[in-house]
Amino acid sequence: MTRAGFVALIGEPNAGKSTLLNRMVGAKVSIVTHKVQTTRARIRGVAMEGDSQIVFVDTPGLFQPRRRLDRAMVAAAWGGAADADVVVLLIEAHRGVTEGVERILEGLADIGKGRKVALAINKIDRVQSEVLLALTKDMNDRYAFADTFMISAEKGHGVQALREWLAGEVPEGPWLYPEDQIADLPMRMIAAEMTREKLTLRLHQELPYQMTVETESWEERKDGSARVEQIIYVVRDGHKGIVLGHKGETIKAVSKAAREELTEFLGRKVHLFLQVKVRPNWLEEAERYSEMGLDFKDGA
Ligand SMILES: Nc1nc2c(ncn2[C@@H]2O[C@H](COP(=O)(O)OP(=O)(O)OP(=O)(O)O)[C@@H](O)[C@H]2O)c(=O)[nH]1
Ligand SMILES: [Mg+2]
Repeated sequence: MTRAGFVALIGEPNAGKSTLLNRMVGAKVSIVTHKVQTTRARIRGVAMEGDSQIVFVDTPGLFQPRRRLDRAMVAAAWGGAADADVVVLLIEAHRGVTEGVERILEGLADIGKGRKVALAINKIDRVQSEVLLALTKDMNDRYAFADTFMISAEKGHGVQALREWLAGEVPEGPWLYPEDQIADLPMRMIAAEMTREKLTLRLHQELPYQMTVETESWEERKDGSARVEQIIYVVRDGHKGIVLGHKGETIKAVSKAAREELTEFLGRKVHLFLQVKVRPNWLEEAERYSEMGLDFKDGA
């Protein structure tokens, strides 16, 4: 008998949700940075464990939303949890029960009804084991988790136990995706995300938040290569200058890094062309949200 179901990964920004998704899937399908609010929409990655197909749903971090984009992201995250068969709450071992975690527990009182919620204490490589026992007790006193796992999404510790447990928890039924499919996200979006990751890693403070990347065209060429054009939208002239960098150095480095990653992902040659456009109002444009996989109305 086969099993298949959706497992939503939720938690505060930076908890390690995307890192865990990538490890479970065995490929990088969701971008990862050391900054908060990296993931903007729901990203599905597919993992097989025995006869079970586990469809992991990476979600944007849960935080107190202020702006339209924040609200749309947080709505997408809770929506992911509400649609899932099982929810995994990730918290950071070294940060413990933060105010943000407390607020998520309040939200779980509702979303957790009718589905199991597991706790994954992540980044255990950063703490002593005594801390973990106290944190496990504290969290389980606050919420009736189905089980608790201590993991390091980055190093891989404890991840297999979580995976095996989830394989037994997803409902019986036919697989939802072909066995060899690892992601459910259009290639043009994966490519845009790769560029956004490289930019985010190189830019500072608010700029990553105020920028978005879209794949404008994708052309398959006769020689087997792909020609990809992307637009980087920023809100101010000054930001354009920063993205370009001195003598275009920043954009050149970003383009090279993104092209290399995309080439490796596709296993064939890629020609990547990046263009920066100033669009002061993009954060209020419905089309930008649908390109990101978000619902514009959720941000209202
Ligand atoms: N030390 C340590 N760092 C980790 C671990 N897992 C993830 N990280 C790091 O934590 C940072 C955030 O990881 P992400 O996977 O992007 O976190 P996220 O929860 O998806 O963040 P958002 O998309 O912003 O909500 C990155 O710098 C990761 O390398 C871990 O097990 N140990
Ligand atoms: Mg993420």
